[in-house]
Amino acid sequence: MRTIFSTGRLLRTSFPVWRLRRNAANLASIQDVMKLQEKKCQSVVFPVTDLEKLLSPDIDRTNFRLFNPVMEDIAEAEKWFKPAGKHVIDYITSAVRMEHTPDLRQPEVCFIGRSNVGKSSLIKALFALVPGIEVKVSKNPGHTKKLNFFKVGKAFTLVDMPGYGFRAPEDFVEMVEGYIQERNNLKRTFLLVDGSIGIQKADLIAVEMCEEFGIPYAMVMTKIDRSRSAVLVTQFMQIQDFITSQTHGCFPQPFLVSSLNFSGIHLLRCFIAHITGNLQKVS
Ligand SMILES: Nc1nc2c(ncn2[C@@H]2O[C@H](COP(=O)(O)OP(=O)(O)O)[C@@H](O)[C@H]2O)c(=O)[nH]1
Ligand SMILES: [Mg+2]
Repeated sequence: MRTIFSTGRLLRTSFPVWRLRRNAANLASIQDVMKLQEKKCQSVVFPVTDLEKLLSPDIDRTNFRLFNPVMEDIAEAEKWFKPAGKHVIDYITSAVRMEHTPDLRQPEVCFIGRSNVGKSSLIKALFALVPGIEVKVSKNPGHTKKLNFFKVGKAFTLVDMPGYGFRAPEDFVEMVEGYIQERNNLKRTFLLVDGSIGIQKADLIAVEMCEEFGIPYAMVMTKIDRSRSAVLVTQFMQIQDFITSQTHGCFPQPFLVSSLNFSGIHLLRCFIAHITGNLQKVS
């Protein structure tokens, strides 16, 4: 069996995410993250940094930072996630079937994943700089039963999707598959996987769906604040290996996020701005 851990590091490594929790509300903007000590700042913006330290040096890190913008790019991208003048960000409509989806031509990205994996929370965190925006986060699984559209000015649209798995709506297949297959302006699908438990059977159904339709998608590991780094790094490496060996259309870099303490949120905002053509030059 391959050893992924570097010797002696596990005991010495603390979990900066716990410490960052206290100030989470302050970290919604990159300007505030940049005021942190360099190490903490890196850990919030690039959560993989904390995991890399645990790995033995011979592990191939090529795909850990395939998307590796500089802070200026991240700050530039954040502008799209803040309302200003005519740049209005808001929930616009919900749809239960394709005929009800809004006729928008601007680039779109959507978020799919099991019920309770953190889709709505992630969208809420991405929009944390938008005063008054309402993104429903459920206490009970299976809350989002519609496709919810959030328009980010004329730049792009984010779509929160119904969850599959527990109490999924019966017409889920028709709704989600129909949308993913037919939506012409869909630029990227984000497939969310619970970072504290890794890939589940139901996630594989979503992977198969994305692979079958040949759409570009990326995996996002959610709730990374819930796991100790030693557990998280194992899940991360498993997902990394899975993407390399089992997928074709999946972006080789899994994104790590916590909607609770904003780890990875700024990087994901930057990636969304980039793939929707709103940040042409990523250094
Ligand atoms: N600790 C932690 N909890 C989270 C995170 N994201 C979501 N949750 C919780 O997980 C539950 C389901 O989240 P939700 O966004 O509604 O999931 P959805 O069904 O995929 O939209 C809620 O109780 C959230 O508060 C996270 O990053 N960290
Ligand atoms: Mg939801």
